[in-house]
Amino acid sequence: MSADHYAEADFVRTLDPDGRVVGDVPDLADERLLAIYRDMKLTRHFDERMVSLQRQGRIGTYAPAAGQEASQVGSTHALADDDWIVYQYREHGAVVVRGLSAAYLTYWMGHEAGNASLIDQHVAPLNITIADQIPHAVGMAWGAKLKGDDTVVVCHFGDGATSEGDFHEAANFAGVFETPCVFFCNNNGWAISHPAERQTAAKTFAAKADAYGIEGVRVDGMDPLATYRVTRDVVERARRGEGPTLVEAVQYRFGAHTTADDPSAYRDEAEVERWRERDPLDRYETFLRDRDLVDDTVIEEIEAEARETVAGVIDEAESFEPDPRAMFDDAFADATPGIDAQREAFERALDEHGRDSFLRD
Ligand SMILES: Cc1ncc(C[n+]2csc(CCOP(=O)(O)OP(=O)(O)O)c2C)c(N)n1
Ligand SMILES: [Mg+2]
Repeated sequence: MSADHYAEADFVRTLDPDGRVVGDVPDLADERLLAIYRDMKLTRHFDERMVSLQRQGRIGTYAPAAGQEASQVGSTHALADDDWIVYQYREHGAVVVRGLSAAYLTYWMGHEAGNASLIDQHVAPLNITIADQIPHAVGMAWGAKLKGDDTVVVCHFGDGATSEGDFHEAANFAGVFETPCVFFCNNNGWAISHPAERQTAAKTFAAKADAYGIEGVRVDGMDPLATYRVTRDVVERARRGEGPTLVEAVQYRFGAHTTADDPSAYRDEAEVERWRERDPLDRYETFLRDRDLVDDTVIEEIEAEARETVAGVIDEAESFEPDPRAMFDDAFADATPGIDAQREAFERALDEHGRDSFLRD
C-alpha cells in the first residue's frame, strides 16, 4: 500500500475527480440517478447535524461518514431490498438508503434498542468490535444458501478490520463454501491514527482475495456510479451461485475517526484538502448538471428536503422517553444476583430522586 492509497489509479471508475465521465455509466433511470444524489446529500447533512449534536451533548460518541457517501450509498442502491447489510459503524449512507428513522438516532443517543431497529430493513445491528461482524455475515450468507433463498449479504468493514483474524477466517470459509456474500472493504486511508500503508505490506486490500480463492476488485469509492456498477455485478455473481467477492472501495474520511478523536495529532491538513478536491458530492453533482438532471433550484429543493427530514428525525428521537431500567435487561440472558441487586438499588434511587434526575441536562 503506497502512502497515497489513491495514487495508483488501478481501479474501476466511471467519473474522474472532476465529475467527467471516463468509464461505463450504469444504465439507470433518471429517477434512480437522482435518488442516489438525494441519499448522498441526506447522508452528508445528517452527518453534519450529528457531529453538531454531539458537540452540544445531545448524542454520544459518533463516527462521521463525510467523504465516504459514494461508497455507502452507491453500493446499497445496487442491492435488492431483501439483501442484507452487515455494517461496521460508519456506514450511515447505507442506512439512509434503507430509510432513516428516529429509532436509528436513538442508538447514537445511547439506547441499545436503536441498534436493533433496522432489522426489518435488513440491516443487522452495527458492530464496534472490529471485524466481528464479518464471520456473522458469512454465516448469514451460508444460511441463505442452505435454505435455498437467493439473498445476498453485503458486509462492510474498514481497512483496519482486514488485520483481524475474523476477516481471514471469514474470507477463507466463504471461499471454501462459496457463500453468497460480498466483503465490502471501505479503505478510507486510516484506522484511527494508523495509516493504510502501515496496515498491510500487500499492494492493495483487494489483492488479499487471491489467498482465499475468491474474486477481488478495486473501485473508486468516491464515485457513486462506479461503486453502484461494481456492487451490482458482484452481487449478481453471488446470487447466481458463483461465489463471494472482496471489493476494496478506495476513499477518504474527511472528518475525525469519531467525535472523541483529534486527527490533527496524526495527519496533515494538506492531505485532507487534497482529498476534499475529490469530494463525491461535488463530482456527482457535476455529472448530474452535465445531464441536465439538476440545476441550482433542484439542488436547493433537495437540500431543503434533507434539512426537513433530519430535523424531523431529531425531534422525534429527542422526544423518546426510554425506561432507564432497561439497561439491566440484556446484560445476561438470566439476571445474576449482582445484576438483580443493582436493579433494586437503582429502582430505590428512582423512587427517591425521580427519573428526570438521571437524564442529561
Ligand atoms: C477488536 C477491536 N480492536 C480495537 C478496537 C478499537 N478501534 C475502534 S475503531 C478502530 C479502527 C478501525 O479502522 P477501520 O477498520 O479502517 O475502520 P474506520 O474506522 O476507518 O472506518 C479501532 C482499532 C475495536 N473497536 N475493536
Ligand atoms: Mg479505515
